Amino acid sequence: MKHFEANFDGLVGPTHNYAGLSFGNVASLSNAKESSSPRQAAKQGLQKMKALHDMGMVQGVLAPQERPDIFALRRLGFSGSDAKVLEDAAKKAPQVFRACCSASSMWTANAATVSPSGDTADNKIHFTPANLTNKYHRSLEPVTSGNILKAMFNDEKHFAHHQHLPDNEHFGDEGAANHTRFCSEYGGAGVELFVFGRYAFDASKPAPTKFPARHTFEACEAVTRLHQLNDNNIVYMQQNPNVIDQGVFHNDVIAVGNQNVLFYHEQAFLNTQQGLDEIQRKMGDTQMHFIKVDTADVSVEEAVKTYLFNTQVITLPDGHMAIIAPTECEENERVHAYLQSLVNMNTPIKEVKYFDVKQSMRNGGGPACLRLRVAMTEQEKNALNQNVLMSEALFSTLNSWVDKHYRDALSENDLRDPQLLIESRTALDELTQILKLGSVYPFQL
Ligand code: SUG
Repeated sequence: MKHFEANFDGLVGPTHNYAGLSFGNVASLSNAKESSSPRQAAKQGLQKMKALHDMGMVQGVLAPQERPDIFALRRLGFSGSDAKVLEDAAKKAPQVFRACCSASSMWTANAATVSPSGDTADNKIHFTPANLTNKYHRSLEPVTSGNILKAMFNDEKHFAHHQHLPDNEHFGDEGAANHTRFCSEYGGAGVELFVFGRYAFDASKPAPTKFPARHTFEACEAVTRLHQLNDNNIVYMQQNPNVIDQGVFHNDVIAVGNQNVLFYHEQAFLNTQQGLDEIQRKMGDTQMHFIKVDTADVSVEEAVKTYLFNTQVITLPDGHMAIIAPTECEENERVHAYLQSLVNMNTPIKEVKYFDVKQSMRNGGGPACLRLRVAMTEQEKNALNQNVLMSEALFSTLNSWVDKHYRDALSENDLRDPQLLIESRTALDELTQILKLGSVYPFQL
């Protein structure tokens, strides 16, 4: 049986902009109100997808969402024509308005948590869209994320889709950004690591004091129940509250795993040794490589700035692992030196490849944020919607689609332009035909 890990990257939407919406995410705040380039952003993303496809990886595309979100604005009391809703909201509630324009669904590591069939009791792949309750602009995503995932993984025999967890901070869930799966082979049973920022129902436990802990322990537990996992293949670890307070708003900003590798910063977790021992014990005979980066080599601040850990560790078809890093890592002397030494250490990671995803990085989204991983078998791959899989043809179609519909530059003032809404809906309508998704957006339903 052939099995592998597929990556489904978020296609950047036509309203990609810098609105400073994510308190606790250093890049989002420091680039607030800069002008963005939706076209460049989408093309940078497509280049990465195509490069992984060319390396022999299974690569898919996850469609963006409809923005500005007129339906959200109407729910908040704005009325009249779409143009009037936009104008009134921009004037009377500019921050709410900007939140409703965000293209944040591009970071598909936050779209859902996915458990592969090797881990689940019914041997199906389970999906739970993340509710993303901590940030209003992101809380607008889960229903449409669920619609899109169902349109992609549309075979009940192989795929189980759950509703997102209750829209409440107690069950704050940021999806796969805080989830890593270890395994010896992608198709077999693995160990799923659920990382959380705080306990929602126990205020006596440690928690950050400056920035929010978005993801709760109780949310992790709920997902393990929904996904029919068992105690032998679950490990929970808490993020170190001090690193959340330094801008590590998701665990994938400070740790990344793949198969038998966990690449992490020494300050990433609380009770680190206990967690690592449990992972090794549950992995049985498969020897884990725990690659720890010391503060003396790379500080937490440098990790947040360069996204050294927001890299993708992937297994190439010939079996060796490569690390997909943002060019920010190459531009930082110490981080670059670290990565050069990493590939010469005695670990499965043998190669680094750098990608320019700067448009996304300026909002705090690196290569790993841009992708949702799904470990699967060949049979499961054949059961999913084939039109979302990257190919020469799809790459060229999507590039032309971006050229046709996306603006080269976007600033805050442009967001209220009713024409942008029309452009965005026209583009998405065409995209649902290209990817054969059916009707997944509110404006289509
Ligand atoms: O949720 N940024 C996103 C970045 C998400 C990164 N994802 C992972 N680490 N997996 C966030 O903070 C900024 C939007 C703005 O400010 O315009 C934003 O939503």
